[in-house]
Amino acid sequence: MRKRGAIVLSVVAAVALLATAAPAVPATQTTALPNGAPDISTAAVKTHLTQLQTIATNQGGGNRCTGSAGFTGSVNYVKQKATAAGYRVTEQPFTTPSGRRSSNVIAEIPGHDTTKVIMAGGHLDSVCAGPGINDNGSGSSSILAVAEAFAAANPNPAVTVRFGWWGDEESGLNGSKYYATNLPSAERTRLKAYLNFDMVASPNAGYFVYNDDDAAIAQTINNYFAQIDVPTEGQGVGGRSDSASFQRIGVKTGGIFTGAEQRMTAAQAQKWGGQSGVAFDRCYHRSCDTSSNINDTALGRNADAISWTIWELTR
Ligand code: DPN
Ligand code: ZN
Repeated sequence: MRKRGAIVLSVVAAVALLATAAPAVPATQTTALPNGAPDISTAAVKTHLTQLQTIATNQGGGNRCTGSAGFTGSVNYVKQKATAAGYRVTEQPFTTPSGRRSSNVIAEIPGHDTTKVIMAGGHLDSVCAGPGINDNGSGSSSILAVAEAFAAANPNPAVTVRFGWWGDEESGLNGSKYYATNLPSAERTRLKAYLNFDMVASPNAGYFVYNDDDAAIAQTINNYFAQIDVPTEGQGVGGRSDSASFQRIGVKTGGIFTGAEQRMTAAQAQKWGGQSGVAFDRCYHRSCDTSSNINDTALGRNADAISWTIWELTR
């Protein structure tokens, strides 16, 4: 152990020396991923996460569940940010099966070819037990940061790009169900893919790519993880997240998941560097799903994977 520590230290020292000797970073420093997509800064995603935590604490009495002020605050935050980024933003109100008021937020930039729409989404509500920062502040904030970067990098996309933040996922995918089932058939035809991001920064993170629908979308996502040498596993959503609402209306889907209440196996811990026998997210649906329940490495990788995938599908 000691010896290894010493080697690591001397490597660090050598790298530090090299860094001092190296010329200044050129102005053309790459801020793009290998396919040209914007490289998403983890700090930008975390800024949104911090805001959602503050909304839960200050407005929501500790949560952001449907029907609460924390959820309304989350809706207002996303609307304001997406509008500022240049999106056409609409709020779609609906009544949940249990009679509560909720809404979805939809943000869009029309493409040159408006007959094709690529959509990414995630649920914006938490459970009432806590602020829901991994579930699903992580997906909500990642797509918001990607939406901002995408608009800045490509304000005139080849096809229409659309983002959706769903209400009331936690009691039965109700927001996405409402949105999908109310899409007129011509709109369903325009929708070429729906990508879902629900829990993308679990503290003991796994790298799961949905494998229960479109193989080409899964391949596109996996191509990113291959670029950064992170092995993935396929996993079906099994009706547990909003992509199921789109599958049901015949739209091709895909997505990323870092795991919830299930425990990481020894083999998974070996390849992903996590803790064997421990849940992917020990705070799943609990009050401890706060700002400290976030794996920054997973968040950064997945935000880039989202950017990569949307870029591939919209060009
Ligand atoms: N839908 C997540 C939740 O909100 O509890 C959990 C989940 C996400 C499960 C994705 C499976 C796949
Ligand atoms: Zn949940």
